[in-house]
Amino acid sequence: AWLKHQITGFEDKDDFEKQVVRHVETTLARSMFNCDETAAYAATSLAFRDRLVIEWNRTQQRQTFADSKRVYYLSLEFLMGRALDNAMLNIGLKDVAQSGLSDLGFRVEDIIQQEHDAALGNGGLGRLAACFLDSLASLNYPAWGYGLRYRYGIFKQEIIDGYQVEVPDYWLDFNPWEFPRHDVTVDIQFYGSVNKTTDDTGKITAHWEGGDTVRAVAYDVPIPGFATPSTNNLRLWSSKAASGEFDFQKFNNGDYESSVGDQQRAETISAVLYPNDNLDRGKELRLKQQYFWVAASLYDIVRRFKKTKRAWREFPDQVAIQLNDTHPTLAIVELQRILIDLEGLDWDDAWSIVQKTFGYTNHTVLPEALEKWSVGLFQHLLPRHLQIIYDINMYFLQFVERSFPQDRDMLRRVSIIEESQPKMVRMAYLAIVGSHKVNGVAELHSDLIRTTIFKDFVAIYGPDKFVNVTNGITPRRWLHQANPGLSDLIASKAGGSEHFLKDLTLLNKIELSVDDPAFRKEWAAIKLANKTRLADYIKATTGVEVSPKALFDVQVKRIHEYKRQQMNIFGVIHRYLTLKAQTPAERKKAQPRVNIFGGKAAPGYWMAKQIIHLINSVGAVVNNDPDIGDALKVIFLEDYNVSKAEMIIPASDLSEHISTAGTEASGTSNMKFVLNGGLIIGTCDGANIEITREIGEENIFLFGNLAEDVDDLRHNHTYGGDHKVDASLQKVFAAIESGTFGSAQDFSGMITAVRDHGDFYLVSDDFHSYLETQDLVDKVYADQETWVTKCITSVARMGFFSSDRCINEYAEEIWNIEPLKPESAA
Ligand code: 26V
Repeated sequence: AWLKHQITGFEDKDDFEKQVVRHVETTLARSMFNCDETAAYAATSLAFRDRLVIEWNRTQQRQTFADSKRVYYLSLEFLMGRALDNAMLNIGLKDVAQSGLSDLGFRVEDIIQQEHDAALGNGGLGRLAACFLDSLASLNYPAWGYGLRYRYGIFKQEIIDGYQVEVPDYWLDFNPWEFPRHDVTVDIQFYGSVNKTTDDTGKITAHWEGGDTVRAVAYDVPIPGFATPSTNNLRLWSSKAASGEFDFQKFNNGDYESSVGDQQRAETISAVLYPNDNLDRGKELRLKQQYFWVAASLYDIVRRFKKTKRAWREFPDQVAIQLNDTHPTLAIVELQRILIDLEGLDWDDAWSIVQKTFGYTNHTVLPEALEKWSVGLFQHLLPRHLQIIYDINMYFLQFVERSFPQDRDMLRRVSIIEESQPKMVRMAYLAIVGSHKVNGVAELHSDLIRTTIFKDFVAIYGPDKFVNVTNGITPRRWLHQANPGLSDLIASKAGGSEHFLKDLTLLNKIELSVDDPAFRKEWAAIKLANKTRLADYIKATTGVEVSPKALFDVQVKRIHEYKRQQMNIFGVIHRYLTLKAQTPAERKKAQPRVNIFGGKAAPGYWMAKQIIHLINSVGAVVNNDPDIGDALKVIFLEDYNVSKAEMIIPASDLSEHISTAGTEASGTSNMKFVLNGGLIIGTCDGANIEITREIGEENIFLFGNLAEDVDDLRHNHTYGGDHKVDASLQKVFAAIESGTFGSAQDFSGMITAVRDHGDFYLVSDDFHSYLETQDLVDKVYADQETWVTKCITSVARMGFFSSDRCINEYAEEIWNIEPLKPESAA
C-alpha cells in the first residue's frame, strides 16, 4: 500500500479486475465465460506489464537525461525463473491481484504456476546474474543486462526408468515479458579476410572485408526493482538472416530449400543454450554465439555513448562493462577493434580506454572449465580479432619482459597464446590483461585464484588488481517470494518487509526473539507447513509418501563429481545397510530421514548420469522395503529449476554443500537454504566459510579435509602405495556390487573412480567424517529446541549475503557508479 503513491499501479482491486477483463476480451479476444487459468495468467501478466512499462520508460529517460555512468552486465546466462510473482511483489501489488483474481474465481497461486520458467542458464552463474539484476534495479543503479534470447533454454529433465532423458525447452510460446525491438538491429560479420591500407601520413588501417552477415534483433525485458519505481532493462539478442526472409534469387530458381536454409543457419546462432556447466568443449557455434552477442551489445553501447558527443577518453567515465566469466571476453577485442579500425584512435589511447572499461569475474578454478579456443578457429571465424589478440599479447609480453627480464618460462606461462598443438587462445588471460579489476566470488576462491591459476598475473600487475566480491542472493525472490510465511514473521520483528528486504542486516533484530515461545512456535509451524507442501508435491509427482515430521535432507544443484552427490548417495546406502542390520526396536529409535536430490547432468557427462541412475535405483529399493518404512526415504525430484527451488528450499531442514574443498567457487544455494531457516552440512569450501564466520561455527555442520590438504591427498592416492578406502565405504561398494540396487555393472564407473582411479574428488578421504557428522546432525535434530535456536540464530546473522551488499561492493570497488534515485524513491 505504501507504494501506491510512488509507482504507477492499480487504483484498487476493481481497477485491476477491469484491466484483466479488458485484456481477456480485447488482447486475447476471448470471452470471460471461457477464461481458463492460462488466459487468466496471460491477462494478469499483461495488466502488470502495462504498469511496468510506464516506470520502465521513465527510468530509461531519467538515465538518459542524467547522463551519468552506466554499468553493463554481459552474461551468456540469465536464469530468471518466473516473472509475474516477482513483478507483483516488487511493485507491492500482490494483495490487490490476489483479491481481484479471487473475485474473478481464481487463486493467485494457481495463476502464478501457469508461467513457464525463463531458464536461460545452467546453474549458479546464471542465477547470480538474475539476482544481480534484481539488486541493481532495487538499488536504483543505472544498469543494463545484455544476453542472448535463446529459443531453447536449459533442457527439461525427465527421469525414465531411473535415467535422465533430455527434452527441449521451448519456452517462447507466450512470453508477455519481452518486447521485440524490430527497429533495434545490428548486422554482425563473420569469416572474411583482412586488408590493410596506408594513407598519405603513413598510417596503416585494417579493413575486415567479405564473409557472412547475420542480423541481431533486440528483445527487451523490464526488470522491476523492489519498492522503487526504478525499472531497468535486460536486452537479449536474437539472430536472423540479414537480408530479407529468403534469398529471392534462389527462391525464383526453384531452390526453395536452400533459400530457407540461409535463414535457418542464421537463426541457429541464438537457438539453444549450451547445457554444459563447468566444461568447455570448444564448439564453433558457441564461439559464434559469443561474438554475435558481444558485437551486438558493444555496437549498442557505443551508439549510446556517441549520442552524448563526448571525447573517446571519457568513455570509461560513462561506461563500465562487467564480464560474467570469460564467455564475453571477445568484448575486449571488439572494443579495441572499434576504436582503432573504425574510429581511428592510436593503439595506446584505445587500449587504455579498454582496460579502464572492463572488469572480469572468475567463477571457477576447474581447469576443464577454463575457456580456450584454437587459433585456427579464430583465424577462420574472426580473422581481424586474431590479429588484434596477437598484438595485445605482443605488447603484454613486452611489458612482462621489462619487469621479468630473461624469464623465458614466465613469458611462456602467461602468454595469451598457448604454444600447444594446436595453438590455443587462453580466454581468461585475455580477460585479465584487458580489465582493470579481476574478482573471485568468495574469499577462499579469490585467494585460490591469486595463489594458483592467476599467480603469475599477481606478480606482474601487483595484488590490487585482484579483489574479492563474495556472492549474494536477492532476499526478495529467495525469502519474500519463496517463503511468504517466514518473510512476514521476520517482518513483524525487523521493521516491516519494505525495510528489512532492502537492508538485510535488519535480520539481526530477530535474534532478540530467539527465546520467545510464541515466535518459536510460529517459526516451527511455518517450516512444517513448507515441508508438508513439499511432501504433497513428492506424493503427487513420484507416488512416494514421506512424513513431514522426518528430517528433510536436501541436495539440489547441477550433478557434478566435484559437488559429490556420489558421496551423499554412498552415505544414504550406508544408512540403509545400518538400518537393515538393526532390530525393529532399534530402527524405531533411528531419526527418520527423507533424502531429497535434484539436479541436471550435462547431456554428455556419463559419470553424472550414472550418479542420477544410482540415486533412483537406491530409491526404488529403499522406498519399497517394508523393514524401513518412514526411517528412510530417497527421492529424486525431476527437472530441478528456479521455480522448484522456490518450493524445495523453504522445506529443507538440512542441505548438503559438500564439494571437495577448493572446488566450489562460492555456491549460492547454501545462502538460500540458511536464509530459509535450514541448517547446512558442508565442507570448508566457497561461501560456506563466510557463512560459518557470520552465523557461528556452532550453527553449521562442517567436516572433511581442507583445501590446503588436497594436493597432498591426491598425490598420495597415486604415489603413496595402496590407496586405503574406509571400511564403511567398502561395505557400501560391496552392497552395490552384489546387485542390491540392480545390475552392479551399471554403477561400476562410480566405484572404480574412487577405489581404482585415484579418487580425484577425495570421497574416500572425507567419507568417515561425513558419516560422523551426519550422526551428529541426527542427535542435534532430536533436540528440537536446540535445533530451532540454531535456525533462528543463523537466519538473524545472514544479512551479509544479500546481493544488495554484493552489488554495492561492485559499484564502489570496480564500476565507480552511483545510484540514480527517482524523485519519489524512499
Ligand atoms: C562454463 C562453461 C564453460 C564453457 C561451456 C559452457 C559453460 C557454461 C557455464 C560455465 C560456468 C561455469 C562456472 C560456474 O557456473 N561457476 C559457478 O558460479 C557460481 C556463481 O559465482 C558459484 O556460486 C559456483 O560455485 C560456481 O560453480
